Amino acid sequence: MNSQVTAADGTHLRRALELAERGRGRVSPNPLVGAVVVRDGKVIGEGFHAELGGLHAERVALEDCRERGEDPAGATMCVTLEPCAHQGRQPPCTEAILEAGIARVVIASEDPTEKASGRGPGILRDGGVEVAFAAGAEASAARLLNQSFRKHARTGLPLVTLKMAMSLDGQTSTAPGDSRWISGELSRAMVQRWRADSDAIAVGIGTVFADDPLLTVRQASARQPVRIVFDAQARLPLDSRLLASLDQSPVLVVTAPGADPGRVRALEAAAAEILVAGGSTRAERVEAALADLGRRDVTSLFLEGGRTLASAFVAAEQIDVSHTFIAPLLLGSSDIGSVTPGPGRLTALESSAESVGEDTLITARYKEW
Ligand code: AOF
Ligand code: ZN
Repeated sequence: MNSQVTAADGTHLRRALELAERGRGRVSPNPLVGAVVVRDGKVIGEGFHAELGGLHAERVALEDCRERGEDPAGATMCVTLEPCAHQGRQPPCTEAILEAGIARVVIASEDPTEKASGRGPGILRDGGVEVAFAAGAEASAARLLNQSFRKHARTGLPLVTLKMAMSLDGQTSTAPGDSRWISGELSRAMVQRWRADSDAIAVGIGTVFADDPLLTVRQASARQPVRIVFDAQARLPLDSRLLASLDQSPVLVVTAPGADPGRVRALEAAAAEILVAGGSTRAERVEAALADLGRRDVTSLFLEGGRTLASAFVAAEQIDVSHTFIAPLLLGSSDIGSVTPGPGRLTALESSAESVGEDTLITARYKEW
């Protein structure tokens, strides 16, 4: 039995999307999911997936009904992702929905994982539950919410987000030894939030030589992403701040098969993890590294620089989203090193601009998952 999605369902789905958002940074590699239970136009239960390994949103919302002294039997559940039908870290949500006697389920997005892909909705329909799929704004918002989960489920690769900051004349770094930032304070706070929301952060070895970055999230309660250095020749300095801060989060060095074995051993001895990415071009090595990271359940990778790394990812056509901060500065360099185009080209599907403090942030999306 299929049913129509009403304007009221849309309102409840938007609420469910808001709830889902609260799990951000805490559920990966699982999706962000929110659910709202409604009877006779009244919300009787709400829930979201709050922690990897914790209850799914649907069960949290049903629990919430009971805590409020409400009976979910006969009610509608509006949920941002199709309910699961498999036994994983948690039991299937379809069972909980059927047991509770929910009469109707409105779903904002399908689950592209192999074990899901429509099985849950099928089981619900077989159990006599009306199932409706939303379209339009709520459906695209639900897909947008879980781009990293969806790409990882569909391709086995992490979602790649490229961040850049530049002056009005296109310069992406200040002079060596000049520690002043290009982008403003608000922009940098935003970058901290993106880091905290990523499973991994990557830089190229050139950026390590130039900046010796720490790449941690400066927020006590945040989960620390894995720090990755693309370093074909295994040149990461043993006294780098990255290796000096392994107590905060792991460091993974992506090398090429031809890297000097002595250097690789020294990095291993310093407790860095080594990922050997094969392939005859930089683009192929990017693809190999992404596949390996995906197998380690890295669903999102945040690229922090520099140009060489970005160019390899563009050549591999492996950038899904980019965030470019443009700061109101002229740095006046006569050698910005970006005049030669790289081997790749990616055109955005959509882009938008906003003000962040004094900076302008341009966000572009290249692929939709
Ligand atoms: C979630 N939260 O609210 C919903 C999910 O290992 P498990 O048992 O936690 O199962 C994870 C899968 O369950 C996930 O990949 C997705 O397919 C499905 N739905 N997952 O983490 C939720 N509803
Ligand atoms: Zn579930």
